Amino acid sequence: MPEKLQARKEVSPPNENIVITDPNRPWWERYQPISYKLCTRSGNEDEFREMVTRCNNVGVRIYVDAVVNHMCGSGGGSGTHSTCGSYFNAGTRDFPAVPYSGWDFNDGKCQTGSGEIENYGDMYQVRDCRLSGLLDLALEKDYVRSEVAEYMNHLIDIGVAGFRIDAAKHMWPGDIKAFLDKLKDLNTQWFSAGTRPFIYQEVIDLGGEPITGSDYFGNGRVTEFKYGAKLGTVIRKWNGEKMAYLKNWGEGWGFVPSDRALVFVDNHDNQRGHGAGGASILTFWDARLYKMAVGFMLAHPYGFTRVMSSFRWPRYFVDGQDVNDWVGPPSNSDGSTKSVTINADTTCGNDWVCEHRWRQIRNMVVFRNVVDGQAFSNWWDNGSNQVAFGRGNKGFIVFNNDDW
Ligand code: QV4
Ligand code: CA
Repeated sequence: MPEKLQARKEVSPPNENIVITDPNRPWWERYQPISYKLCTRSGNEDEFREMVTRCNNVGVRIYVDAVVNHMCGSGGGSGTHSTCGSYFNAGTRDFPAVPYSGWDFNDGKCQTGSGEIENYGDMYQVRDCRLSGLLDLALEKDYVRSEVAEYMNHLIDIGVAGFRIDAAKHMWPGDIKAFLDKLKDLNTQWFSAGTRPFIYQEVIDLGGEPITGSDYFGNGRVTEFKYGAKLGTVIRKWNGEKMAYLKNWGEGWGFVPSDRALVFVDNHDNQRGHGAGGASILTFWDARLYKMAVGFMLAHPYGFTRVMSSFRWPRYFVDGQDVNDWVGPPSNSDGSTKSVTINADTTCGNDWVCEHRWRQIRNMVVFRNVVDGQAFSNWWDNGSNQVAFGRGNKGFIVFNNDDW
């Protein structure tokens, strides 16, 4: 029987990716697949298996970031500069370690002159053309869907509990459904028979585009990016916002229905100005306000919540832009990612921030678990930035973001 669930963790893409040396090993090289071998800076398949097994055995579930919209960038060259040494040729669209060849990409289907997404107002371009030069897979083909499903089923066999579907907005909802339908139930060593993988799709919908989060509800949850952008604006008190306005937080703010939403204050992109990053996004760099935002998120019943856990990098702004937004994780001289060490005071070493271990955040996760299923109740505010509310008769929380 499955033991008590202790925690859930999303991990970086575990499949083989391109090795980029200019700049030197950016974090984002992991979003440029070369094959579906489990072999990255984080370790090899044996190590991944060991992690998943050990985690499952103590009730910690693992969710994998599945990068299946594309392979590496069109300018990736040819050779064996990949994390497992697999040969590839981006120019000829040859990825023999999968294998994929020219027929498996959307070059013929994309209608823009450059082959790139040029206009987010055109849903055909967004789905069939290249995102930032990334070679776009022809997911309408059963062969491609089968390769993707085989990769994901391999992970299910190992014991993962579900997937973040990267760049879901750049795939047709029906194509995603087609490969999800090929997935097995979760491994019965840890999950009860018939359990389906938990699916959440990365769809950046801030409004104003033809593609919306609701297009993807049939496949699982969707990321609600308005959530962190708005909450950051409120907690920073920008644009005349104040916490009193959070009384109808959730659908009342134009968000997707609570049971469809995956919510977060920041993610690995927007904490450093990538994908839907904006100045309002709160991160560990603004620790005091960040704790208030994460605390509010965890206390409030809306959405399925995700807490960020980061590494520190040498952030350096030039003309308002962080020129080090590419810097990869703390790493050893051989390029492997450094371990997360734990200090005597329970914080993390080796430049890992471990927001999930911060006392206020950790305690609010306990709060969320205690009040799970309890109604939002007894709202109070002072018309400004002091607010309070209950969760049934199990919990009550008070925030003061006024300067008095
Ligand atoms: C460069 C040029 C392009 C050119 C291309 C030609 O900029 O104009 O067409 O070369 O080859 C990196 C570089 C980017 C480079 C590209 C290809 O930053 O400059 O293009 O590689 O070599 C991450 C990073 C991206 C990075 C990508 C691949 O954020 O910067 O691109 O990894 O390494 C949209 C999407 C959303 C996406 C978000 C960032 O709707 O889906 O942008 N978010 C997810 C992930 C994100 C990841 C990807 C998608 C791609 O969360 O981390 O992008 O898998 O909003
Ligand atoms: Ca696509």
